[in-house]
Amino acid sequence: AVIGVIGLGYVGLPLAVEKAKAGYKVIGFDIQAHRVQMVNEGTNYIGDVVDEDLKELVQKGLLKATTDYSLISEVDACAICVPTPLDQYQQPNISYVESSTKSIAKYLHPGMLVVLESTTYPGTTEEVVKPILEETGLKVGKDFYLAYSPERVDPGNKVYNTKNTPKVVGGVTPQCTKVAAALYRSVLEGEVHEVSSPRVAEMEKILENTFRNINIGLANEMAILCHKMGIDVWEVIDAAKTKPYGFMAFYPGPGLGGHCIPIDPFYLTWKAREYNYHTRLIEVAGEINNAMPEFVIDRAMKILNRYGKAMNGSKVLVLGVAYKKDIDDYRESPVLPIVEMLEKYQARITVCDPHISSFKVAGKVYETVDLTVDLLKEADLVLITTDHSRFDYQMIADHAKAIFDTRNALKEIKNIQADYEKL
Ligand code: SAJ
Repeated sequence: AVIGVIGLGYVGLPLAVEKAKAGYKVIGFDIQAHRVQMVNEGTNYIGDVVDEDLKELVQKGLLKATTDYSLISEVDACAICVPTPLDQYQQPNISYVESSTKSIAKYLHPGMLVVLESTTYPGTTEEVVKPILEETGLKVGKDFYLAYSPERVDPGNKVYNTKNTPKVVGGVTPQCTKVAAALYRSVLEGEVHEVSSPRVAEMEKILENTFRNINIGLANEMAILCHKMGIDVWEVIDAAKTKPYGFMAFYPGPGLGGHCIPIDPFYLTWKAREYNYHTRLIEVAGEINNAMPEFVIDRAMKILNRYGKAMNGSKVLVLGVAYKKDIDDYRESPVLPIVEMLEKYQARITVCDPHISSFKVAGKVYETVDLTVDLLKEADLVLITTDHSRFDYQMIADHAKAIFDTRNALKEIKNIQADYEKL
């Protein structure tokens, strides 16, 4: 069987590799020609994919990439793994899902399986994807199969990957569920959990990520309150963790980054309006998470103030741009608004991030630099915003004058010389 994967990003490429490793002939589709070229050269650009696998599969002819969507005519099953961002009005943008579905519809043939994997609001598969495919005159469940199966990828996770993470599958008809589940079972090791409809599968994915968003919001609210009360919130959370049942630790941070957790819950908020329901909990958590960059800047200003320094003209060394540790992705990173505010208050900013060489904020490009003792000594304030493992925290503790640590990154360091504050 020939399998198509549309969208060769952090979801699509690992999925394409796993399907090719299972022995299927895989055609990867992407609108970005440079990604297609890199795949066909066996050059990996997704951290979690094993380079050798990619190279070998391409050389064996089991995996190839193309921008030519007419090759969909050759595939028996097709997974849609394209981005589902929010637009500038915080509204869902499922245009990539729609365009991919239209491309598939052009080449839809009897017996074909289509699976949507992109995170989206409940109803997308049946209200958007299904009608586009049935415009061909082919009938779902009879002439072709359609299901929803949410991706679960945790960038940088060394334990769980595409192959071993359990997968939920919901088909438009029972037969669709069976066909989709059978394909995943032939590729993946983890449990394939069948549900009764695409809407259940779409909603469970949103629940997973909203659960994280809300609990991170709670951790951030606790951090703000604990600071006012002079309590160490990190010590509080570690103590709460001793409860062996019914508690799960989440930690405060400089804000909520990534292209899932800050975004997915608002797909549900948007859909809920259709049912005249106001998802208050999601919105309040969003407000708290979005207020964290400002809280960080306020804390930084107060620390500088202790030295009689205004933010204006102070040397602030920002350690970490990525939205979480040990990855090279800074999309939606809370460090972006933090840098933007430091700029607005005319701090003299230097940024270090071993995984990111340059980044853009409000139209300005910043080049990151290597962390050195001199940079630490010269800085009026060191802001730890991403707790990358590659940072030398002993060196930071030994040479910085003042540190504001938003990630409890120095938790292992004893007797810190610097003037040290945590979130
Ligand atoms: N964060 C906190 N405190 C925490 C946990 C996370 O501030 O206790 C922050 C992180 O720093 C980051 C953001 O939240 O900025 C998102 O963190 P994340 O670990 O949820 O990261 P993602 O978005 O890279 O990956 C998540 C998956 N991660 C985990 O489950 C651990 C998972 O939620 C989804 O499978 C995936 O997004 C997705 O693609 O939906």
